[in-house]
Amino acid sequence: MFAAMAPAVNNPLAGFCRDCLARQPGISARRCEACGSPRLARHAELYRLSLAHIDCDAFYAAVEKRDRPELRDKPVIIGGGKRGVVSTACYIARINGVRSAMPMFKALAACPEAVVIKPDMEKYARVGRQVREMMQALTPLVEPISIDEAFLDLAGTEKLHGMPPALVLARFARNLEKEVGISASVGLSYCKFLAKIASDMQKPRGFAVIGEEEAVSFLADKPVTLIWGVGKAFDEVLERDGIRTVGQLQKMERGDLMKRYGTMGERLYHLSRGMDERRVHADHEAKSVSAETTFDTDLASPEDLVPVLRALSEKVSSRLKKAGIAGRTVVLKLKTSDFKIRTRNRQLADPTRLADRIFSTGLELLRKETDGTRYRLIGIGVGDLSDAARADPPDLVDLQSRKRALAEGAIDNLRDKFGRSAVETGYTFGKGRNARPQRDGDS
Ligand code: TTP
Ligand code: MG
Repeated sequence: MFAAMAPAVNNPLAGFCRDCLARQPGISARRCEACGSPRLARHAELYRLSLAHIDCDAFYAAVEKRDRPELRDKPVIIGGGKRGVVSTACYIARINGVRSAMPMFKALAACPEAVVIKPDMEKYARVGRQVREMMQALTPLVEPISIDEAFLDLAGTEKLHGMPPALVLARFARNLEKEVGISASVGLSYCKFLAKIASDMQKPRGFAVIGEEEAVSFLADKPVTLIWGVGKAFDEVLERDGIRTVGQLQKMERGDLMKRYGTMGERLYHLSRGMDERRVHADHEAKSVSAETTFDTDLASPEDLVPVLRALSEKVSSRLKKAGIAGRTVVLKLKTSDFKIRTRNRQLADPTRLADRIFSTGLELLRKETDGTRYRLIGIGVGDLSDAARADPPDLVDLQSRKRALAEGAIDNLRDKFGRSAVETGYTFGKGRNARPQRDGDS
């Protein structure tokens, strides 16, 4: 009886207007009763969900269009930097078939009238920080994933804002357009996995909701590649086993999946059923993952130091992979025989979790330090951590690195199955006990 009397403004099926934020009185009107906008948000769980993923639309291109309004209705491509590929294309250029990471010559063949702009990373970083600060005004639980996207946990903020998270998010999207001059898409759900999928569903200027009730049926007909961590190589493994849809995984037993695919099987089991316990962590940026070792006798030659660096890089990589995170800054640490500490770091173009990339960057840094100095400790780590979603993108120019990444995925699978010692790489193989880290330290 009371439910029937409840004011319509609290009825999630009546929803609200994403343009003027007015709560709607009825559940069936196609346009906002207050401003006439067709952009209404409605969902049975609209006022119960609080975990969001926000991703700016065509970020670099949107910033450039903001600064050059005459480009608003033109196809714009940001790219042609060092790699000669498309960084991003505005949605008009995408309609013509232009995609991120496409070689420039192909993009221009698809869309000859496109305006090409060289990336201005400093400007994008500045706007990215501004967007992040606006997010942090909504909740302390903001987990940045990359320059233009983040997870937000808005649980418990309703009193503070005087409105439920769904409205706070819609207001954020509206303010972003007004105050920064770019747009974003919002995904609202109960877990990270589905919030991230939702933010991609109605791009640009999207606002999509995936509730707990519908999660399993929503996922059933989706391809397995929708699952976080199922890349090209693993998709091929699943295809060989006849598994194409998430629905097929939903019907499989947990034990069976684990027997077949190791730790990945566990993930397939949970995510296919919409089960994802990962919390939103605000402090990713501050932390680092590293491993170091102190030798019994001081070492100076690359022959002695390099295999240890390799083993430590693998250790760091395996921890990153387990945690589902990646790091963008590689840090080499050395302690000389007279206890002086040297740290050297290098920032990569993209976050990585690959042992090979961590090692080769560490190796470049180490080369400059192997000048006869004797060291008692070596360590390697990565900082500037983020979620693994954006890590190690396929690099069209550097095909070698893509092959190495695939090989590393295969090695990981074998190790999952048969243990670490089953597969050794050239640098650690046959070095025996002498080169093994003698005392390990982790952080
Ligand atoms: P994305 O959020 O993946 O892409 P986007 O914001 O351009 O487009 P949308 O989210 O609407 O699909 O990446 C954010 C920025 O990162 C993008 O504007 C440019 C940069 N980027 C690259 O430089 N290279 C890439 O391959 C990708 C995917 C992104
Ligand atoms: Mg984006």
